[in-house]
Amino acid sequence: NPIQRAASPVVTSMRVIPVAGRDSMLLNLCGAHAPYFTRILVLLEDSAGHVGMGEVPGSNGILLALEKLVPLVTGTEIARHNRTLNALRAAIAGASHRVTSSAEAQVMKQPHEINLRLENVVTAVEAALLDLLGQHLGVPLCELLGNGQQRSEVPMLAYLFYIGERRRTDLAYPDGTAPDGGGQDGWYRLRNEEALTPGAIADLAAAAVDRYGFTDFKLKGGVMRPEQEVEAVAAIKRRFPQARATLDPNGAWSLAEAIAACRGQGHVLAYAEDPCGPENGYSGREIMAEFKRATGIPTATNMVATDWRQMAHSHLLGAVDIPLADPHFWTMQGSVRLAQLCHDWGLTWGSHSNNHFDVSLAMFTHCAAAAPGNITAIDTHWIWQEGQERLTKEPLRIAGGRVQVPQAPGLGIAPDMARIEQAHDLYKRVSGGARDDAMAMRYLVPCWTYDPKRPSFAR
Ligand code: GKR
Ligand code: MG
Repeated sequence: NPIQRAASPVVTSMRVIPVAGRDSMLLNLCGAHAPYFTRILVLLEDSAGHVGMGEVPGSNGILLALEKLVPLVTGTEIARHNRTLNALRAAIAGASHRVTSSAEAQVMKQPHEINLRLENVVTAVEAALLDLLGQHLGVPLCELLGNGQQRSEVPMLAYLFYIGERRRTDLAYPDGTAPDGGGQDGWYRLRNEEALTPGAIADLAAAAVDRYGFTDFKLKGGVMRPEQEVEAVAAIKRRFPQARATLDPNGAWSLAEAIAACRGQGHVLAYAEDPCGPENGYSGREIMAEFKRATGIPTATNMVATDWRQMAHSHLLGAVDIPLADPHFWTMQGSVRLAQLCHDWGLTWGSHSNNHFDVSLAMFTHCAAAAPGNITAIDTHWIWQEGQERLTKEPLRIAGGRVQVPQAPGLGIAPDMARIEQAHDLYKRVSGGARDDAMAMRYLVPCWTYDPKRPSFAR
């Protein structure tokens, strides 16, 4: 009996649960967010009766891979988590992300999906195993990563978006009413209202500050013309002059456009995230390096330095100052390893995000807690879901622009099975396969199609 022989608890069951949550009509280069986003939850139970959790992006390929790997995880000892993760890596090595439809094949090329890859599969299990190990040892998960815990609170940024007019659609976007049917104020109301002007973006920033206390901001660009987006960030800076702010058009601008929009704007942009990308036979890293030299503005990316090989090229070129090492595609251990490298090489570590639930919020928090030195405030989409979605009993809270690192063992969160079942039921009702941001955008602009080099809205 492996349970009796083992020195640490053994995984007795693994559940892979696709879940969905509601979202606002957020605009980006690829269109507009649909009213629902999907994620995948992994729940591991061990022979000590603990439950470990992991969360990764929703995609059919990742879901199928995780379901197939269950036999490699059950029966393993949690102290031998690296051995289990290596077995997963060996099992999926060489396989590409499994595309299950031609629609998915199209979407896989878009900026929000390029980082869907098999590391996500490893991360889902890694997070849950480390959560279990932390609970077994009685230590917070971040103490098991890299050189252990480096900080007691993690700075997060206000991730702002232009917002489409949901009333021009018949889609089921949240309408800002409270669960008791009453109206809502402040951020909870504004996050569902149209926001297309610099003034409206600055109002959103102010509402986010009121609710969460942020001092760092990011505006998702690729929507309006470059100079309009820089003006929207300038509007935020006029309200919050001490803030650090950035803009992320997901590589939509040509090098010439990026330089024209950003040169001389160092007082507005603390750094620029993927202002440009590959063009005319030059790689995104080469073009970003030229942008930096021409503007003197530091760069961040979740598009051109997203694995170790790209990082090496990026570093040789001096293309990126702030690699956004999202643990969902770097793995938690990989993300912290990159944080250590950033610290030693004079780079700044940060993290990218997609829409997520509160399990991912805890995963980001523990990685950032183990990242040494100065880090940049990390991305989170949580402010678009906070107060209306949760899968844990008590989600970590953003206050003063920061999340306190939980002192409880493991991830420091507990599953709320009733909420998980509800989110799974929602998934069964609304999941239509791959994420499709063009669908909602077509309500605003009939026959709209994605063009990686043209703003989605101000065309
Ligand atoms: O949620 O629309 C979005 C973002 O555009 C997301 O998909 C990106 O992956 O946040 C991401 C980014 O920083 O590029
Ligand atoms: Mg980005």
